[in-house]
Amino acid sequence: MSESVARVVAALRGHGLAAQVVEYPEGTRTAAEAAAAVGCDVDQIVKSIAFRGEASGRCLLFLTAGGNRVDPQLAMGLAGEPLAKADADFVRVETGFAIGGVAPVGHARPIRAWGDPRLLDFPRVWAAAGTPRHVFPAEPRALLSAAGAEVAHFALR
Ligand code: 5CA
Repeated sequence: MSESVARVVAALRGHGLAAQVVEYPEGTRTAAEAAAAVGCDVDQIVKSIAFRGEASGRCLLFLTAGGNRVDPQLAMGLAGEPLAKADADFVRVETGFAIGGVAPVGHARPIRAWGDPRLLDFPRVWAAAGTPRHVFPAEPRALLSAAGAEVAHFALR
């Protein structure tokens, strides 16, 4: 098991969640790819969208339903500071994962997070497990809780 996947599995188990990681060799790099691989609605894929807080310098994570996008104004309102796009190096340092594999849990450093209420419309959702070809299923409320994510309105269709 890759070190990244192992970190996600340990974090999920630490929160009492089953960590049933599935590998799709064809890749789950984007929400569309992950939905096609799993065979689920694209909104059942949890995108972990990272921003850099311009005042705090901290990484902030928006766990977004696959078919939605983050509204920057709403996200800034929640963060309470201007947000900049996170570049690949920043994402790697803060989360410990490469873009396309960023998991909602198991980060290198504690990260403040918010969750898209659209995810709660499903009995289960799928999120990246640390690499661009590993995902795991979870009950959405339990996943957002494990991620320390506050359910909030920041997403646009
Ligand atoms: N494994 C899939 C489904 S779980 C996944 O990780 N999807 S994702 O949406 O969370 O991750 C891809 C996201 O990474 C994109 O939506 C985009 O916001 C971000 N991204 C892609 N390229 C870059 C880049 N060069 N710099 C910063 N962020 C990027």
